[in-house]
Parts: sequence; C-alpha cells; structure tokens
Amino acid sequence: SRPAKRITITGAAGQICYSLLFRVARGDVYGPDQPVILQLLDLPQAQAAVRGVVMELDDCAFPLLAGVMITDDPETAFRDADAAMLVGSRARSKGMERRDLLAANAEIFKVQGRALNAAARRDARVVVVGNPANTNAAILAQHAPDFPAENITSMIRLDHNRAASQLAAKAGVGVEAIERLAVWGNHSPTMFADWRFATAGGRSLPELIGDETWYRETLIPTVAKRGTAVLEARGASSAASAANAAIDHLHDWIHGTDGRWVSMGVPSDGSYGIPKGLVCGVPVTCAGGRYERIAGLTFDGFAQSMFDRTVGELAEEMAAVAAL
Ligand code: NAX
Repeated sequence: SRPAKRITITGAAGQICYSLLFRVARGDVYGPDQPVILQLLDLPQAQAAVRGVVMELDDCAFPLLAGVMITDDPETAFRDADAAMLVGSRARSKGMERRDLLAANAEIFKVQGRALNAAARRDARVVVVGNPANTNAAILAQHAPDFPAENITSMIRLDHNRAASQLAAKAGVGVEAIERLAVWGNHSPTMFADWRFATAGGRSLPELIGDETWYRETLIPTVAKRGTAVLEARGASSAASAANAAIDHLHDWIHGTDGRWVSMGVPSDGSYGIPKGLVCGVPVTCAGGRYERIAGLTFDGFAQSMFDRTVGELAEEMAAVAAL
C-alpha cells in the first residue's frame, strides 16, 4: 500500500481536536485509500490528556491509522510532515489584555515557525486554526524563511460554511447548490461574507433571495456572531463545526474543488490592494494540489467599505504585533 502521510496536529488535547483527530484518522482529509500518521503536539501539562485521546483513537481501530506520535517538542511534531493543522493557541484568560494575548500567540507561532522551517517537508500544506488565525499564520511564515510561504494558510472556511448554510436556507435550496460565495478578510466579526457573485442552480442568489436588507442586517451579523451564539447555547465554543471546516479546507486544497469557489486565508500577493505580509481570507478554487485566487472581482460602495474594514483590522493586528 502507499506510504502513510504524516499530519502534524497541534492543540491535540483540546476541544476541536476531540472531533478533528477522529475524522482525520478515518480518512476524511486524504481519502479512503491513504494511510495517515498523526504527529500530535500539545503542552507538557496536556500530555496525559493527549494519551487519553490516543487510547480512544486506538479503540476506534481505524484501518487507515498507521501510527500516532505524541510530543511536547515542536520540531519533533513537524518532522517530515506532509500537512499541518495548527489548532493549539493561547486563549484569552480572565483580565488578560489584548496586547498580552497577541504577544503570547506571537511567541507560540514564532517557535512553531522555526520548527516547521527546520523539520517539515517543503511541500507540506499548513492551515492555522488557532486564533488570531490570520495573524498567527503570518507570524509563522515570518519565522519559516526556507519554507514556501504560499503553503501557509489560515482557516476562514467556518465562516464560509456558516454563510453558505444560512443563504441556502433562506433561498430554499440545498447547500450544495450555492456557488461563487466569497468570504474576505479576518476570521473575526469583521469578516465580509460577500454574496454578490453567488449563484444557486445557476441563478443569481441576490436576485433569488431579493432582499438586500436581510443580507446586510441579518445574514452578515448572523455569520459574524455565530461563534458567540453557539457558545451561549452550548456553554462551550464551536468545536465539531470548526474541525469540519479545517477538514474541508485541507481536503479541498489537496483534492481540488472542481471549479467551485471556497474561501481560504492566504498570504497576500498584493491583489485587491491587500498589503503584502498579511494572510487574508479570499475566494479561491483549488486544482492539482494548489489554490488559485479568484481574480478581477470589483467592489461597489458597501462591499468596498466592508472589505476595507476587515483588511484594515488585519493590518492593525500585524502592526500591533510588530510593535511588541
Ligand atoms: P481548547 O482550549 O479546547 O484547546 C486548545 C489546546 O491547545 C489545549 O489542549 C492547549 O493545551 C493547546 N495549546 C496551547 N498552547 C499550545 C502550544 N504552544 N502548542 C501546542 N498546543 C498548545 O481550544 P479549542 O476549542 O480546541 O480551540 C482551539 C483554537 O481554535 C482557539 O484558538 C480558537 O479560538 C480557535 N478557533 C478558530 C476558528 C477559526 O475559524 N479559525 C473557529 C473555531 C475556534 O474558535
């Protein structure tokens, strides 16, 4: 059979990974014919909890799971990785200042960038999930100078999937009918879910729904506040849906999207005036193991102001990290 793919996953003892690891191990990223090896990283104090999760992985007897490694050393975790899902990050604790949160995560992603640079395969595909995801991905790239920056991405797919689901329900169509949806910017409440180019069954979605006020005053805030709504209802933050989005992101990057648009946080190439050095959500298609930005979209007044706000927030986050 084929050699196993090595997938580094950080934050392995956390909530998202309690869903993510099982799905990766059953083949949801690489497919039903590809064995995988999980290389799990978490902090020293979380190692016992990771061992417990690995007992459960063993107990699933997944045919595709060719091995599991547990470590608290980043370089060991990234050794020969084909892919990496960086879920672990420092969450805000009570009374913690934004500045301290940014500093703590900048330090984590600096260390992990160096480890990625030293140990991973050059064609490894990396998705950062841990917040602030876009800025963490940009810091990772800064500290991995010998690793191709275009392979370092951040996850905005949960926002994309949330918007697609809400739009499909409003239009009365299946979610698979929604095409050409774009989510721009930061994975934060400023993200811009842009329906202007979206279609359902080949028809313009804005025309089909025919309610611009609903779009601006209900759809956009619903997607922006969805994480909080889940947290309030469940008493815990989104985990299974976040794991699902991370799998969609990596699966589509590897296997292609057949011309469908998806949204990914990717390092800016300067297009749409997004400053270089930012990792920013944009619409892409994937084919042949690569993503390609959708080029040449235009912005009207409302869209431009939404776009400028979220890209401005990203630039401000990077400036705040640089000033530390
Ligand atoms: P948890 O707090 O349950 O788990 C985080 C895990 O990361 C813990 O086991 C912790 O020990 C570990 N960790 C912390 N620092 C680490 C380091 N330096 N190296 C390795 N592991 C480390 O959080 P969970 O609910 O799993 O969420 C994980 C992250 O995803 C959070 O930052 C969260 O904000 C972020 N999210 C990002 C989303 C996105 O769309 N980009 C959506 C979902 C989620 O909110």
